[in-house]
Amino acid sequence: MTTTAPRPIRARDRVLPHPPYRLPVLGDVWDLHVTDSSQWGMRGAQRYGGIYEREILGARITYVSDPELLREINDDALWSKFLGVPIRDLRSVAGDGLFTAHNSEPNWARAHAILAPSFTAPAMRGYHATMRRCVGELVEHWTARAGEWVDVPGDTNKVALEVIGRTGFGFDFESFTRTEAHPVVSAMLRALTYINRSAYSHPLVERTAFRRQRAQHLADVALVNGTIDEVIAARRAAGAGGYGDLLDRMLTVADPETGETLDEKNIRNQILTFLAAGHETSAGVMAFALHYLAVHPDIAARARSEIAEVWTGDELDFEQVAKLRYVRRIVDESLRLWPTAPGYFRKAKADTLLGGRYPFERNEWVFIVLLQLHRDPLWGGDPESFDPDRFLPERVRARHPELYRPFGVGMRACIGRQFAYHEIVLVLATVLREFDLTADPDYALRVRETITLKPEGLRLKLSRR
Ligand code: MNH
Repeated sequence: MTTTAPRPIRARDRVLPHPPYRLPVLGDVWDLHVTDSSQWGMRGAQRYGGIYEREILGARITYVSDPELLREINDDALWSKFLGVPIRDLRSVAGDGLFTAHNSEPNWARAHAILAPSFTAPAMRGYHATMRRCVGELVEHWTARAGEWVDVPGDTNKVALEVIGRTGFGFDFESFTRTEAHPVVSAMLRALTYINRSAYSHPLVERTAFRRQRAQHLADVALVNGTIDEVIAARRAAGAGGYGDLLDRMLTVADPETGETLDEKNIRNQILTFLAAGHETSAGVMAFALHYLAVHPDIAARARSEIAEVWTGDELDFEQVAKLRYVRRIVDESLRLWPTAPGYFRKAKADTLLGGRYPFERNEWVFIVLLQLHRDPLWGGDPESFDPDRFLPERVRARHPELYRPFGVGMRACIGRQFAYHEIVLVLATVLREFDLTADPDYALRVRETITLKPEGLRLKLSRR
């Protein structure tokens, strides 16, 4: 009997499909798209396959959308969350908040333990009335504009921001009463746009060519931080404890494991994290879903008959939201075609031979191309078609387990998933019940990327039913 020593895992032995015409030093730089990087990542997967790479100035970006490879990559025992460039750069504003914390930072586990109960069903019940009031403001806003074209992604952004601001921290951005956005909102938006653009830039370039934008960025960050510190101080002064929201828990609850509470700076980071992570993504889903409902009257009609059956009183109750199974499938199908967080990064925990074929050294990372995974041939039929019944329970059970991952995976998966479903279903059900939707016949769906995805320029006409 002979034993052979295992072959060492070496990154340089990894051979992957990549764009043609690779240049010395520059690599595949000519093939990099910064303004639509996720859609470009999907195009690449369609050309080069379920695993491929681009090499940029010696750095390798590996794109994965093969569900079989994801069995390994999505397993926390083998791979873990990685803060890819766009996420790492968010640390300049969100620091060690839940989303941007490194796996090893003690504040992650502490904040996760303290905040997880805020996203359970009983907690959601406590937010329901506040959520409903925010949706009421959207209905009022659209009622006043009946028969006009309304800016759908702009307005869903407002409602989602109000929902997280008020349920999370008791903060009212007055989105529907102001003529211009709240200064904090403009500052946050500019900050995110700046971060997204400068993600692949060099500090020296930012200090010279982008000097003015960088100064604006620093002022924006200061304004946002200052406002949040005021919110925290006001709650402390009013006496935390009776509000039952995220801020209350952060100010009063200790980690059951260690007995430690969150420090002041970390609380600010968490608030920023929840404001940013907790509204853009949900707002985008609402907007995509309204687009599909407007162009598929048959689907809207089926949803309306379910809504009529479930929503029997004046107001939609907490328990009734969970009974809107078809509306929920519309949300799932919108998130399939346009996962508004279009991907996530994972890094290898140890040297590994991915899929038995591709050597990755410890800490090497990959990007998961959700746009392509969610269009994999395993979905069957025409993956581009909008069909909520793909999410019928029996079809979900029969499908490959790694085929649908809009909220990420493992211990670092989205903490706000149930919260998002609840608010989105509530918005869609209310809008469908109150309004008829008319699509713009000249509109062709274009998707804009600013870390998250939005249907660019989507407008609808709404009239009261
Ligand atoms: Mn959310 C993490 C998608 C709504 C708060 N969210 C993630 C991740 C994805 C994601 C994907 C994992 C990222 C990664 O692996 O790097 N989130 C969504 C989508 C929606 C969404 C598609 C809406 C639809 N998220 C929300 C809402 C909140 C929220 C609403 C808060 C109220 N999400 C978070 C936080 C994290 C996260 C916080 C980080 C969790 C952690 O790492 O512990």
